[in-house]
Order: sequence, then structure tokens, then C-alpha cells
Amino acid sequence: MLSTLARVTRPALQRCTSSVACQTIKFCRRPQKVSHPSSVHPTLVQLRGQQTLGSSSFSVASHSMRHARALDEERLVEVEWEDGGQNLYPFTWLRDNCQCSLCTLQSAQARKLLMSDLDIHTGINVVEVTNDSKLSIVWPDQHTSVFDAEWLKKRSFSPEAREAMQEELFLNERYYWDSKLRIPTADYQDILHDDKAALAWLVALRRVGIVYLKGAPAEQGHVARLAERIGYLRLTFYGHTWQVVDKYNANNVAYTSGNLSLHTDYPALHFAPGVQFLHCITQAKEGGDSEVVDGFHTAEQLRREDPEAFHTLATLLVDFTDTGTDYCDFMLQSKKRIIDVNEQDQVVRINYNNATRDSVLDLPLHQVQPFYRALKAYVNLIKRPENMVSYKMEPGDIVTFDNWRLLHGRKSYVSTPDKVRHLEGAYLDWDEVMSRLRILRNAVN
Ligand code: OGA
Ligand code: NM2
Ligand code: ZN
Ligand code: ZN
Repeated sequence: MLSTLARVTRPALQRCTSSVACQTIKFCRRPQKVSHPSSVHPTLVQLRGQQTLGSSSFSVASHSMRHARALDEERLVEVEWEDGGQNLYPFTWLRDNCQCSLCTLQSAQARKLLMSDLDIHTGINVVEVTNDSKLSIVWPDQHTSVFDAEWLKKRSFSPEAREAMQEELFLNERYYWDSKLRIPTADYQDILHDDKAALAWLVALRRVGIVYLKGAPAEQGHVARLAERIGYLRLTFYGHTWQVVDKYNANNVAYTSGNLSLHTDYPALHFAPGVQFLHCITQAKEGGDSEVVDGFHTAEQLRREDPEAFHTLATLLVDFTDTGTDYCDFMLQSKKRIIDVNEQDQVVRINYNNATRDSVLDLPLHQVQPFYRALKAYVNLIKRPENMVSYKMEPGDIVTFDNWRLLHGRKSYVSTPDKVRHLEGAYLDWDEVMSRLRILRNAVN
């Protein structure tokens, strides 16, 4: 079980490998090293009675400037800090980011300075450190800029500082997991009323990809209430929220009592919902169990075990389709890679629902069989018991998860007239979730 900060900073876990003997959650550093300079400490957040998770970083140390000088040749300002460190700031960047009320609309914290008014070859007339340890610059046109020390330090261009800032903003470090995961769990009412609990929830949702909430009333309306805690939910053709029940003439396989194989929701949308909530209102007597898998962890396993299959799924565009009527009528088509990687070749999104994968397959003949082989290899891998976590939802439970990362499924169930299985679902997007996370972090710290 993940419990100590030491685990978070241990370089041995810089990369997740299945050979690394991690009991429950693997803390996965992205392939490029992410380090925490001394000014940045990961905080700990506790989810009730569960594991402790590393939170986002935030600065605690205060920095003051010893000295500053202009390196006119390189057009850089060199700042020397009291602790002995030095940082370099380009003239052009400093002028562009002048914080005065002529250059910045303070009420919006937005730039007023226009590109047409920015001289990208500007020199500097005077540089000095003020008595209250601020950087003061007089530009050739006599315009003056004053920069706060802490503000400058956070925006340092050193690789370590850039990495720390990006991690603070986006929390992109993930804990990879397998069947040994104990799903982080919290109380629904705590999440609604306690900012610390809400922050811990969202940090775990980001880092682990799934958080289980207990104690919600077993009635409709609570996924919407939870979305309001964050901001607003994501409307789709299935409505603001949607009812997962066995429906006559179902417009989606989810609305039957059949088995749902591991999938991500809505690959038929080019911008699939980032986050999903599912609230159990009533459960079937027989069947209806849930399954979840870490899509990033299993994709990395595929990359190691079957690089060719990984490459195929990370390269070929697959058509998805969804047609019907619900919130209104719809006829969706999309083209997605089943494994999405970013510019640094890191897995950043899984797009896969076998039910909405189109019969239209826009591939040259010779790539058809290799595609099926690759997909089969990935599906066999995600289905492995050692990768899967299973649970059966009870009325009042809400599962919240990263729909860009997790694959989820459900066992078939038996519908009886007296006990109708009913889940209410809703989608959100990561931008809104991360926005609330940052606000909560500021409020809590
Ligand atoms: C869905 C889904 C899970 C369940 O509706 O897309 O995955 O347990 N449902 O019914
Ligand atoms: N529902 C649950 O990709 C999908 O069609 C997922 C979406 C119907 C809103 C199911
Ligand atoms: Zn200015
Ligand atoms: Zn689903």
C-alpha cells in the first residue's frame, strides 16, 4: 500500500515496469525525470481511512534577491538569489510580462500589452534590486517594470523549475495500478461540504484515476450535485445525466442487461468526456458487477510485451460511430487511435468501445489483419485477472473515474420487475475538474 512520501520520490520508480515489485499502486514517473527542488514539497492528502496520496506541489520557501544584472550580449537578466542560486530571464520575456497596470488588466490577470507594441529586440536601460527585494527594470522608452521575487522564481527557465511548475499546474504524474489496488474511497457528504476532502478526492482522481464515494442518497440528482461541486457537467447526446437501465429498443448496449466488455465511454466523440460519474440507485440481485482496468498501465505493458501491437494501436486511426435519438437525434462519426500518445511518446488517452467501433474500417487491405491482431493482444492483456479490479456497487455508491485512462465494464445481470437495476451517470471534462482542484488547493493551503 502506498503510504510514504519516500515512495513518491524514489528514483527506482521513475519508470513503471511490471518487474518492479510494487504491492498495490505503482507511482509512475513519466519517462522524463520529474524532480522536486527544495522549494517544492508534495503535500499529503488523506482519504478517509484509506491510503495517503501525494498531492500537487506548492512553493513554501520564500526567495529574496541578492543581486541582478543585465547580460547585454545575450539579452538576459541574471538574478542571484540569497541562497546562492542564479536564474536567467530573457529581456523580451520580461518586457512581455510587465505586471504594471498599463501592460496588465489586473482585474482579469490578463495581458493588455499587444504583440504589435512589443519590441522583441528591446534592450534595457537600468536593472536593480529594490529595497523590498523586487526586480526593477527601466526600459529604453523609460517604461518601468517591477517583478516580485517569488513570482520570478516560479517562472524560472531552468529545466527543474519548468518541470516543477508544469507538475504543479497539471499533476501529470500518475500512480499506475493493477488488481492489488485498494480503490481510494471517500464519503459523499464530506466531499460536498469539506474542501480538504474534496481536494483529496480530485487529487486521487487525477493520480490514481478512480475514487469511490459512499453515502450518497439512493436517488437521482446526485451526480449532478457532485458536478456542481466542481463546476458544470458535460452535456452529450445522452443528456445532462443519463439513466443506465435495461431499456426496450435500447439506443446503446449500455441500456440492456447484457455484459459490457471493458471500454472507455464515447470514443464516437472526437473529444471524449474526460471524467465519468456512475451512481448506483438500485442494484441487480444477480450480476451487474463492475470491472476496472488501468488503461495507461496496461498500454505500457503492451509496449513492452508486444511492441508491434502497441505501435499498431498507437498509429492506426479507427472509425467509431453512434447513431440514434436521445437528448435529440444524432449521427456521430469519429476517427481515433485506440492508444493515444503525446509528442514525448507517453500514453495519454485510451479510446476504445467495441460496441461503437464502426464496421467502416478505413485501412488498406494489408493492414486489416495486423490491426485485429494488435487489438486482440491488447484486449487479452487488459482482461488478465492480475490487471483487473472488480466490485459490486451498492445503492448510494458513486464511482468517479478518469474516462481518458480507465477501461470499465460490467457483468450481465438479471432484470426482475421488482428489482430494476438503475445507475445514473454524468460526464465532466478534465479542464473543469483541474480548475476546481487548483482552487481547492489554494483554499486549503
Ligand atoms: C455505461 C457503463 C456500467 C454499468 O453505461 O457505459 O459502463 O455498471 N455502465 O452499468
Ligand atoms: N452511455 C452510457 O461509448 C458509449 O456509447 C458509452 C454511453 C450510453 C451514455 C455509453
Ligand atoms: Zn508595463
Ligand atoms: Zn461505460
